[in-house]
Amino acid sequence: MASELVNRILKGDVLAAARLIRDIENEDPDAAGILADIYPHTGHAFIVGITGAPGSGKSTLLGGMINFFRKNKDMTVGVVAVDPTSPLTGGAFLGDRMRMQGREVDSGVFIRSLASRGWKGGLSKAAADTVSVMDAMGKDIVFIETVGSGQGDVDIAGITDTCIAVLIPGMGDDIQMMKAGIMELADIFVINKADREDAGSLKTLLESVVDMKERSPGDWKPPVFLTEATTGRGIEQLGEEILRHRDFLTSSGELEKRRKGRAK
Ligand SMILES: Nc1nc2c(ncn2[C@@H]2O[C@H](COP(=O)(O)OP(=O)(O)O)[C@@H](O)[C@H]2O)c(=O)[nH]1
Ligand SMILES: [Mg+2]
Repeated sequence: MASELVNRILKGDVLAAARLIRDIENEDPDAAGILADIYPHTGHAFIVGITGAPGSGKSTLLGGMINFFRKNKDMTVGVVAVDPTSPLTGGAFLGDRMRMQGREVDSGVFIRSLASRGWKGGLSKAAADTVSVMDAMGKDIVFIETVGSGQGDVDIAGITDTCIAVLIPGMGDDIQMMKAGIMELADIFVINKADREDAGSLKTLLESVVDMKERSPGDWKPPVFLTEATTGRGIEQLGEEILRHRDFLTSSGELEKRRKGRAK
C-alpha cells in the first residue's frame, strides 16, 4: 500500500500528496517510512524561502510569482505556507488561501498551508518534509512562506536554496530583520509596498548594510528590489532574479555545497 502511495506521489497525484502531507502534519509515525521512500526522488525542485513580518505582502508577492513562473517560464510551482503565529482558522491562513486561490485549479500549482499546533518533531522538519513531497511530485520550483520573527520559528535558510527577505517601509522592521540575523541569510531583499513613502530611503539603507559585508570577487551580493505586489510592479524582475541566483548557485558549485550541508 505504501509503495502505491509513493508511486502516485511521484506521478504528481494531488490526493496522494495531500494524504502524506496530512500524515506529516499529524506527526503520524507511518509518514517517516513513506518519506524515506520518496527522498531518493527529490532534488529536482529549486527551493525558495520567502520570509518577512506578517502583513508585509508575502502571500500577495507569491501570487505574482506563481503567475510569473507558470506563464512566463512554463514551470510547475509548489507553495508551502507556514505561519506558526496564527491558528489554522485565523485570518492569515484564510487570507493566504484566498489570495492564491485563483491558481488552485491549475494542475501545475500545488499549495498547502501547515497548521499551527504543538509540534513535537518541530515545525521546520514538517515544513522541510512538505517541501520534499512537492519536490518528489515533480514541481520545478517550491516556495515556502514563513513569518521571519527569528524567534525559534522555521529555520528557513537551512531548507532553501534561495532566501528572500521581505521588508516594508515605515515599520521599523528593518531593525527587526537585522536583529533576526536575516541580513546574513537573505540572498535577495525585497522592499514591498514601494508605493509607500520612504521606500527609497529604506532601499538606500539596506544597500549600505549589504555593502558593509566583506566579499571576495565572485561572491553573491544580495540585491535590493522594490516591488508593489498589489499591482505587480517589480514582480517580473524579482522572478528573473530568482533564476539568476539559481544560475549563480549552479555554476559556482554553491548549490551542491548547500544541499550536501542540508542532507547532513
Ligand atoms: N499598498 C500596498 N499594499 C500591499 C502591497 N502588497 C500587499 N499589500 C497588502 O498588504 C496586506 C497583507 O498582504 P499579505 O500578502 O497577506 O501579507 P503576508 O502576511 O506577508 O502574507 C494585504 O491587504 C495586501 O493587499 C503593496 O505592494 N502595496
Ligand atoms: Mg501570508
